[in-house]
Amino acid sequence: MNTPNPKPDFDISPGTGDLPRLTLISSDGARLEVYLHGAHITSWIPAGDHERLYLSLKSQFLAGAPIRGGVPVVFPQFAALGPLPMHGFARLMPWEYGGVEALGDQATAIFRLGDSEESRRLWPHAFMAELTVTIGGHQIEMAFKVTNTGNGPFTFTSALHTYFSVSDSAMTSVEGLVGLRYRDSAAGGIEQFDEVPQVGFTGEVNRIYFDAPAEVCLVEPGHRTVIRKTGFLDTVVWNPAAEKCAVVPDMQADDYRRFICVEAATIRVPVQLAPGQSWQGAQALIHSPIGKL
Ligand code: TA6
Repeated sequence: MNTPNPKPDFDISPGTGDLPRLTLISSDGARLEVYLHGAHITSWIPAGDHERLYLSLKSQFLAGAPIRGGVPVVFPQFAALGPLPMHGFARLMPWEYGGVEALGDQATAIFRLGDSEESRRLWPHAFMAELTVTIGGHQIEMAFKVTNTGNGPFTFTSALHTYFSVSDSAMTSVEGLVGLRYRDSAAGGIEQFDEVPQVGFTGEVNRIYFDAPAEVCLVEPGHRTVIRKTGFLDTVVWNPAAEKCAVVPDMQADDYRRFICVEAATIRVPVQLAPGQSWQGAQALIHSPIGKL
């Protein structure tokens, strides 16, 4: 007879700014923090490891404002590429807590956001969005599902805007994007081709790689993180460098050295959903010392 999985170790309590925050620990010791505000992951510590996500010390934790760092859920619009607020409204709203469960060494938490008067004022569509986050060992998986619950079709763009904590951005690179076409947002949105095997960070990088491969890798001295996506077609890579970082109000001037964003995204070809249809995209991060994957 199968023994039922015990409830994972978890707690929902007021976090910074008194916003409700879930803390979840899997049976093998991996640890996760998620604010219901935006279903915003702010911390991920793989089992026996150290923090893998950057969170700005100057971040606001305020209803209606985005948290700076972690993993903002970008929906239903990426960046300012449309009429909605920058990166859409999902990161600005309180999500509903949908419960936690354990399966072996893994622990999972679910969050939901449905349309509301406030969302319909900005975007006149009925939807249900669900973020499922699973931790265990050296891996985290984020699955994002959107269902059209209304009577008419809609389109959206989306990203899991992941801020990786790095010891020095100048010593960090992203592998796996060579030969791809990208929108260079740092150069006014012109399209370019990547010709080098590694994207480095000695100046501003703000790129949307189209039809990016399922797997790319963030490489740092001594360790690396594989970023594996399904459903999401594109990959965004961002670091503002010194000049632009200095004018971001909720970052320290030298924070550009402390993070790199690599984001599973769907931007170039928006997702179209007919009434009743669903779409799902997922991103897994797998962290390991170099040579041990
Ligand atoms: O994903 C990269 C990006 O679109 C950049 O252009 C940069 O502005 C960043 O997102 C952060 O956006 P935010 O609205 O959180 O300041």
